[in-house]
Amino acid sequence: MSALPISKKGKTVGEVIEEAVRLAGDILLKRFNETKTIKNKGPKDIVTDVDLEVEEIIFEHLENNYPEMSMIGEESYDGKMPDGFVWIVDPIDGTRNYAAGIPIFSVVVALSYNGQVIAGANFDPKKNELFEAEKGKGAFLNGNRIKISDKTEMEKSIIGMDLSYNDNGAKFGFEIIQKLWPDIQTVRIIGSSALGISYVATGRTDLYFNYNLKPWDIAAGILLIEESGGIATDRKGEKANLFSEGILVANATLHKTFLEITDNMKWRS
Ligand code: 2AM
Ligand code: CA
Repeated sequence: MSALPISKKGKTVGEVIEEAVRLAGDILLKRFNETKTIKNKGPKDIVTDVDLEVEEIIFEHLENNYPEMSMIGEESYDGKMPDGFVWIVDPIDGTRNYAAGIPIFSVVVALSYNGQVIAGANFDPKKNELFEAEKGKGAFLNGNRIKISDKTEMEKSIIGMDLSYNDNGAKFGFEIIQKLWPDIQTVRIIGSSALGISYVATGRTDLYFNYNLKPWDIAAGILLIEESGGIATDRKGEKANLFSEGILVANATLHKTFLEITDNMKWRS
């Protein structure tokens, strides 16, 4: 892919992404302490009125800049991925945290071309942390280059995971933790897969796995991991794409070790 297209308003893709996530972040902060309307999408899967409002605001911003491009978002996806340039939006990753008043959540905006993510950001407005990446240009946190951890031993590693909305996903995930324990440092379950993956890209944690995620949860994450020097695959160890069901991210050595240790476990099937 050659240079990314300039927007109708004369902005770069990176500038439009940053504006979109910061616009969203301002609203998320403003509404954080207010009462939210919460609806159930599934037995344990919720959405708030803020998710819906913020998705619309991001769409409007993207549409104003790139009217010719398609957009998909968690709260409006109809199951059809368009061809060509497609914006992928998660207005709140960590909705459960957001609704409960736990200050761990983020907003994801990424641009894909024929199913490949070419630019994306994950923004944590509470900490003012902007994780961003563009294909071939590296990954950054607030403008500073980030690099995946160089640890090579599980014994020295911090392992991140989240419980899937698929009951078996959580069960099989816990089986993995039981298998790894006590030969790891510790485990983190933070309730935002986008942040969980971003933390691996920055080397804060060393590996992250999740049984079942959606394109908007991993859109920026796959690129952040690849551009920070890591490996992103599905549960079988195949290169991750937007529609991979599960995700496993780490540096090459820890990734290989994890696959060896978990070979034949139910999480991998
Ligand atoms: P969300 O907050 O955007 O809904 C929590 O375990 C992680 O799983 C969050 O990143 C959450 O994203 C994500 N998640 C939420 N609903 C999901 C679903 N139906 N399938 C898979 N992942 C989901
Ligand atoms: Ca969401």
